[in-house]
Amino acid sequence: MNLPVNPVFFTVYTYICCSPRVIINMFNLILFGPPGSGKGTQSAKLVEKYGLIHLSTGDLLRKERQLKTPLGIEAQQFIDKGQLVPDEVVIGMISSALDENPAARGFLFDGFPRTVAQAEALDKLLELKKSSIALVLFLDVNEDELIQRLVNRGKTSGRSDDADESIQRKRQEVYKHETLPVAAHYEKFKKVVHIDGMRGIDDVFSSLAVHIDKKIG
Ligand code: B4P
Repeated sequence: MNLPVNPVFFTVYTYICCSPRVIINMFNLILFGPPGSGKGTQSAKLVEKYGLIHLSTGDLLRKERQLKTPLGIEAQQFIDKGQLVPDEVVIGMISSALDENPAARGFLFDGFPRTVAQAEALDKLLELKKSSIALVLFLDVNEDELIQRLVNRGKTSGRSDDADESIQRKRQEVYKHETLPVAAHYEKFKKVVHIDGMRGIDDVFSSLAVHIDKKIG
């Protein structure tokens, strides 16, 4: 049976499905874990494999600092002490980055959200795009290993927040009090999967990919 094609319906349907301004079926992923757990390391590999847009608030803040923008100068004072940058600053950065990528197939959030307020803001921003977080992959690494990795990274990174162990310890404390509740927020929606992040980089990556592939189908 041939159904008549309604031209108005066809135009609207084509607009909704094909316009780069409307994002449908985006795949959005949060890579979660304490400082030094390997979020940045794994993000680079995941972006290459899945073609997601990588949004790292740490990288965005470091870029602002390099450019010596007022935002970068303000943020650096917090980063140097191992503290979190205020929510409104990072939420604003993420909101702009989402708007700058209207045709994205999906986003990989690395180091964001780091507070429950940031998570709630992200959920709302994605809802406006008729999307949501599909999966939160949580890298489990014990604290001694984290400090060891960050001290090692500090030998070559030149990052002020890698400079000494007392800042590393402070960052782990801030993580436990302010960031860990973000996992509980997404656990309510059964979106969190724990990954053993103590293994080598390639083994961790394989486990992450298994869970992403399962979700993508
Ligand atoms: P980030 O830039 O997000 O960095 P990170 O948490 O320190 O590290 P990551 O987990 O990415 O570890 P990496 O892969 O490098 O944050 C920096 C600062 O910016 C924050 O402290 C905060 O002040 C501010 N900030 C950022 N986002 C914010 C937000 N949303 N709200 C407020 N403030 C915010 O791995 C670490 C090291 O381990 C590397 O040397 C790596 O080579 C090594 N490594 C990785 N995987 C390994 C493995 N499997 N085995 C052995 N070594 C491994």
